[in-house]
Amino acid sequence: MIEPKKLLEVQLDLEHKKPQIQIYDENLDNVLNDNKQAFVIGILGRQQIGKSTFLRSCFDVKFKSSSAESQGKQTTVGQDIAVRKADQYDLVLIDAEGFGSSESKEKYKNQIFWTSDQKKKRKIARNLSKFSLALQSVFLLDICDILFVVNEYNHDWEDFEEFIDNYQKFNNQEISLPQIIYLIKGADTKNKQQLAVTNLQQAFANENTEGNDPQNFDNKNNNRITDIKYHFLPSYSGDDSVYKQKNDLILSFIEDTIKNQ
Ligand SMILES: Nc1nc2c(ncn2[C@@H]2O[C@H](COP(=O)(O)OP(=O)(O)OP(=O)(O)O)[C@@H](O)[C@H]2O)c(=O)[nH]1
Ligand SMILES: [Mg+2]
Repeated sequence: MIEPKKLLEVQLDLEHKKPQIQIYDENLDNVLNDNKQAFVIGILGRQQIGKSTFLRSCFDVKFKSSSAESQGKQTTVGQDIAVRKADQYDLVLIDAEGFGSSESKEKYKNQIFWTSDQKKKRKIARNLSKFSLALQSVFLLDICDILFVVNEYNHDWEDFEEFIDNYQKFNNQEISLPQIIYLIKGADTKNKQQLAVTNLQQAFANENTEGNDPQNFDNKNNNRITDIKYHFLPSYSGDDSVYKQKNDLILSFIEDTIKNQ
């Protein structure tokens, strides 16, 4: 299995009181092959939703996920990168830190020296943590060809508000953007799938989605709402190879996308 390397971390710039991305160039140089076209796949989503598990199983890269003992705790910090070399192109995989981690807020809180008011500290830490995730999301938008965004079927997309806003801003400027694929977790019945699709539509409500009736959607696990692509994630039992097989629809969708580039 391929070993990932640290791609970036976010540090607090104490002088300007804001987070700053620090890229590990030496690790980036090590994984990239100058002569070949690289196809970049990234992932975003809430803490502990299964991002690393998904990438590790599907692409045979040793992205670390939490063990039984450490379950629930933030596992991926910053972003990790790995490359799977193929004949025609290199597949570059980027695993990212999750949204909404208390660990990230705590880390910032401990560095805030400019106030001693605990409530203020918590608020600033929350904002710094959000800012940090927004920076990392924009970074992924910038460099990925495919970006997975993972969410639970019954969650709204509030976590991604900033990210989606940024996405739309970039989109208006006609900058080349990744193909975004929404991965919906836990939708194991038709009702849950319908709720998930409704949530997704509401998050992306614009004039193009008016004609979509969630009651009429096709639940074949590979769907489109106008230009929104989404898949329902299968259940994970702890066996990576079984999970990979269950994800074969998503994987063949990716293969097709790469071929059509
Ligand atoms: N029940 C269930 N558990 C899962 C699923 N996917 C992953 N897990 C477990 O949930 C835990 C978290 O998975 P990770 O892959 O580390 O999640 P993550 O999103 O990368 O977490 P962070 O890096 O902390 O943001 C691990 O113990 C996994 O074994 C799933 O689909 N269902
Ligand atoms: Mg992870």
